[in-house]
Amino acid sequence: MAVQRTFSILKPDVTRRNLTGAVNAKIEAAGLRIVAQRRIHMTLSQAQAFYAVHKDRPFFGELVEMMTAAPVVVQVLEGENAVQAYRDVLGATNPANAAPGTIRKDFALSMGENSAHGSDSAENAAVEIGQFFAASDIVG
Ligand code: FUP
Repeated sequence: MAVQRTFSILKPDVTRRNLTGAVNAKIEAAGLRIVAQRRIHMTLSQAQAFYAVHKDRPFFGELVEMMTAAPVVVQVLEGENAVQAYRDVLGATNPANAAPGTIRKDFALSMGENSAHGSDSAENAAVEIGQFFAASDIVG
């Protein structure tokens, strides 16, 4: 598998509890390199656009509200098979089902406040990276 990039968001439950470094340590221990990173307060329109695929789901309003309630850290991660490697260290969407040692098992509070996002495909990673970073922001 070639070197690949994926997109990550450390969610408000992480920044609020001052866990950015703790989550980043797990990312780096999984062999992923943080090649771009910025702390932002996501706007309503950024959050709505980012989660547009979920716009008709019952949890959409709550999801957008949660993502805009406090700062997040947007990141580009690089490594071998990065999309799947990051999904593996993230763990299941619902932390109750996440494997031991994963980010969500160790840090997530609930299905909604589940600490981090990772792209689910290389195609979506490219789209999501483009929503938050210019090519010149990414230094591999
Ligand atoms: P994931 O790919 O693991 O981030 O999960 P999804 O894309 O399925 O969901 C995106 C976010 O919506 C999750 F991180 C949390 C939230 N969500 C809920 O709050 N309730 C649900 O039933 C499903 C997802």
